Amino acid sequence: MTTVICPYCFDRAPASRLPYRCLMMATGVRGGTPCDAEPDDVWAGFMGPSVPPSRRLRGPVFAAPRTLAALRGSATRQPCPGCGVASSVRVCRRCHSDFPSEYCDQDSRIIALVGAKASGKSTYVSVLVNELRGRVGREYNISLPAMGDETQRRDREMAEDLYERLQLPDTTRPAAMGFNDPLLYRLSVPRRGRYARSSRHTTLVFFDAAGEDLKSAEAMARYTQYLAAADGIILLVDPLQMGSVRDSGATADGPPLPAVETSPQQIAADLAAQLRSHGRSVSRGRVTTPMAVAVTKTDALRSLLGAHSPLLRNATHAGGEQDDDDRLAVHEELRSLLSDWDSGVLCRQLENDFAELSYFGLSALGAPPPADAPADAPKSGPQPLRVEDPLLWLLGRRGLIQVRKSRPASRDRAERADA
Ligand SMILES: Nc1nc2c(ncn2[C@@H]2O[C@H](COP(=O)(O)OP(=O)(O)OP(=O)(O)O)[C@@H](O)[C@H]2O)c(=O)[nH]1
Ligand SMILES: [Mg+2]
Ligand SMILES: [Zn+2]
Ligand SMILES: [Zn+2]
Repeated sequence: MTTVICPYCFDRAPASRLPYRCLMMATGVRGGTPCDAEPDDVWAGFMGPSVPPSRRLRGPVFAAPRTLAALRGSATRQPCPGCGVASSVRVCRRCHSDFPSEYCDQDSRIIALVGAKASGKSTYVSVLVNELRGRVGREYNISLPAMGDETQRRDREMAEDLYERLQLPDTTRPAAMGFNDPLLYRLSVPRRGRYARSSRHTTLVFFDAAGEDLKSAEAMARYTQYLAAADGIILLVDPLQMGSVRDSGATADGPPLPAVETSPQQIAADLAAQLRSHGRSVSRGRVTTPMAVAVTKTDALRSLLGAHSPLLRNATHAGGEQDDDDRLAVHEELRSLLSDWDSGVLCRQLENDFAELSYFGLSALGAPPPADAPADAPKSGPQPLRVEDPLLWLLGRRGLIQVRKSRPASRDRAERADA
């Protein structure tokens, strides 16, 4: 059974239970009269006062029939009880938002992107999507089309700004100024083995929060629904916020250092508190939502890394598999760097709060923005490093991509005993 999570209000429902919206088409079979628009108070209530009265009039919503075909999910169109014309538009039963076509055909996975203001979230999403379609997509045979008109429009805009105009994203506006819709993508990955000719589809919902909204527990409460619904969280940590990195002079050639923002340990602590209070499962006091902690802007850290640091190159993805040894090498490298920078405060905080944790290091741009034009991408365009790793780890944990694990520790021990 397919479970659909509304990307707007995060209500979780079996796909077969979702109501339909009549499209009010003029080809009505019963006497040829189409349905009239009627006020959708549920939707208007959810959207708030910004929606003008004329836009509140919409096609009537009707319940899904409880026939066997509908319950099995094999009936994708249903006749409207008012006009008899079939509709395929599904809506959320709680907020009545329309879902893009195909949204309800597969399970949804919500990936929450959090991090302080200017930690690099919006730049990261734009580059990540581009890499998943290009270099990384080729290795895994992934396809990632944007779903729905709104995501398609924003997806095009993000790519044009960053890759054609070489402009970095603007600061993301806080939720108080109107909620930012999440980005919806349909991720298709080929199956392996017996089902090798088919693909597995998942809806990926990326929610790029405004750093502004994460600076206090109070402001974060606006995002509670979304954080509580997340299947995985990517916490971006800006190394240029760390006192010892700022003092090290490592970034002397780049643009001026950014203003000091909320500390990542503060965001992590508030996040864990939110998740606990919203009933996310907890194991021995730690939240079980998988947490990928990614240090961004590693291009600015080159002088602090050893010549063989795994952060200086991309993972190989040979054979369409994520290499777990490589991930662990990055994890160890970051854990030790982070611990050097703040005597382990952030790692201790995270490890006390989250049961499933992996550290990553990435650079969306591959080089600092030009010193004389800090709102631009480097002249050569983004040359990203390791942007895909955190998401692939989250997907791998759900069995959505293949992960190559090193030999199980128990077998290693047994072999050593034999020798
Ligand atoms: N050196 C370096 N700087 C980066 C990189 N990515 C982003 N930046 C810098 O960080 C700034 C903020 O990036 P955004 O992506 O807008 O950050 P954000 O987290 O979305 O910020 P808010 O929307 O305000 O929360 C950019 O303007 C760049 O100056 C990178 O890969 N390397
Ligand atoms: Mg942003
Ligand atoms: Zn909804
Ligand atoms: Zn109708």
